Amino acid sequence: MTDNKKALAWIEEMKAMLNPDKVVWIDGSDEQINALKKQGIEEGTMIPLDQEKLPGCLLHRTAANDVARVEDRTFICAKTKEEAGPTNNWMDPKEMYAKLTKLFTNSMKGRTMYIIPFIMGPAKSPFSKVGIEITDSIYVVLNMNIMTRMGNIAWEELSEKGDFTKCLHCTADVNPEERYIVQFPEDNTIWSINSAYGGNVLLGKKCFALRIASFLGKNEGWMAEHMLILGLQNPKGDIKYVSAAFPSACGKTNLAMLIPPKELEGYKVWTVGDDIAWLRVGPDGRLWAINPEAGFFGVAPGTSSKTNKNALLTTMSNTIFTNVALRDDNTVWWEGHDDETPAHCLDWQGREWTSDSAEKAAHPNSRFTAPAKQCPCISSEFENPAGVPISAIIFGGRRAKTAPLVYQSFDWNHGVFIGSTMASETTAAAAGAVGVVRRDPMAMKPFIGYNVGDYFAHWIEMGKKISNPPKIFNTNWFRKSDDGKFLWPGFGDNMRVLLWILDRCEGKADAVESPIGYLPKREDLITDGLDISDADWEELLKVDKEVWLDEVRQIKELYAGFDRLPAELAEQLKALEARLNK
Ligand code: GTP
Ligand code: SPV
Ligand code: MN
Repeated sequence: MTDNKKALAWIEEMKAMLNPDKVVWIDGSDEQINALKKQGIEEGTMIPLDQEKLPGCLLHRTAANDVARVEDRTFICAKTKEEAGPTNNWMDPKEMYAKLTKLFTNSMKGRTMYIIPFIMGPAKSPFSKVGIEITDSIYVVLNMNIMTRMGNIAWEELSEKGDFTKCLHCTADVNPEERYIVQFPEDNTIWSINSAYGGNVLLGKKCFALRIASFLGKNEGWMAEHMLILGLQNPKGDIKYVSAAFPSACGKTNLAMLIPPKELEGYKVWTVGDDIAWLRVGPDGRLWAINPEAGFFGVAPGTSSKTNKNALLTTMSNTIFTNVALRDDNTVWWEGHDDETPAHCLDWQGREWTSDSAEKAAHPNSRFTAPAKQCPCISSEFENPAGVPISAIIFGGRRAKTAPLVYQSFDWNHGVFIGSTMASETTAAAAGAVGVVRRDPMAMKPFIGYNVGDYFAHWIEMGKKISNPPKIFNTNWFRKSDDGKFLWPGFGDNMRVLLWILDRCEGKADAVESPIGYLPKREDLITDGLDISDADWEELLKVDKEVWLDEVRQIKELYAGFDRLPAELAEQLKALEARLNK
């Protein structure tokens, strides 16, 4: 436990409001976690899986109305609407506290209040931050145990750091009409109610490590980003680190654990993180990154030994599956799994399902929660409190047309411009229509905890502080032919693009200057073993002037909606238009 007065006072205050029957302090011990697993199984919220095939693994199903982040129910309650900015929902903090206090009052009557102290980041790292999550859900406790360093280790960290983020969650009755995921940045506080799904309730993840942390980072001079971090080792054994921001369900976990194709023998990828990066300028003037998380909350469908063997191997034990299908032998299955479609199983809602059913067996946003240290390619630097130095930053998304396979920005500010204009076709990771192109600056639109214009300005400021900045790139693994097929094989073959990126960082590869940035020459990409026609190559690397002029029109519209757009970005847009018209 703790003697931190602020923590004790906050816990008492919450307890008085929530009125639980019982209070349990989470110490993170194996005995306690095992007892909670057992209790979850007895209560029916956790379903045990075959303990020989999947030791330590459990299945959980969420309510059918509660299967993804809910952006329309997510609020940044800064002091003023302008501070929250045009990309966030806002309500006056006083009004929101009053509204939510009504919902939280007595919400844990008849329930247990769990107190979870946790660290985001390795213990004793200057990057790391402490949080305390209060929840009524065993599922949340068990997931936080995988996703964060939690329990007594966090009380120790708190006694050093002094401050913490106050995280409050109550499942209540999962009423979507009264569902609120609310950040109060100025109070370092998160309140979440009426959901029991992943990103809405594992408050260390998107709510803290991105929304609150991006706000702290702006004030303290560092960055919290929706980025994977990977180390790329060459045959000589040298390792260079890259971070990449792609929107939800656009390939971060896959790229972070990539296995190179056989033509690239001797190269290897090491995973530092698959979703979130905290970045600081190091004493050497480079940008250094840690992964604040301790586990992966990854998309299950599409995960197979062909696409992401390392992820699959990571989930073979001690993993919680959410909303996947349950086979008759008590193992799990999802669309895109190695094993063929089962004749019979229970779908993600626990309903009878057969192979001729028209519906999907696993929910498209079904997930696994797995400990990072089980990953076969986890980086030796994963626990390094100093983090890893970043050579390149990659932005990317799903664009059937427009964006070429890869291009490099002319400089830092041009890179910030590229990130600010990112667009992607929507996925099942958030509630709403799928496949619609939406602008998602830096893959952070749902996660920036303050005004988006100030966020861009912070990126530009950071560029001035980093004397040896990473080079910035854009990738698109999802370009399609006119008949709707992916032109690029993706997955392991993305290594070919990473190698060009690193060669560019080291001044080893040539490039063609285009109006949008530097494009690779086809001969500078390692293409052995690829089966891509000349016409498809041309399409993959094409920058179509008319399409890009239309892109410029769309960016103008996007920027017109931003009240605090930095002048540097307006200039970048003008310069792009001029280059296209030249
Ligand atoms: P979040 O956890 O929501 O932030 O997602 P993520 O960015 O980690 O995405 P993930 O790696 O889980 O990939 C999501 C989906 O994209 C999966 O269905 C993958 O199979 C698919 N995918 C990943 N990489 C590629 C690729 O290179 N090409 C193609 N075509 N699909 C890919
Ligand atoms: C995402 O949607 O980007 C995720 C899953 O990583 S969640 O934790 O639900 O946000
Ligand atoms: Mn994510």
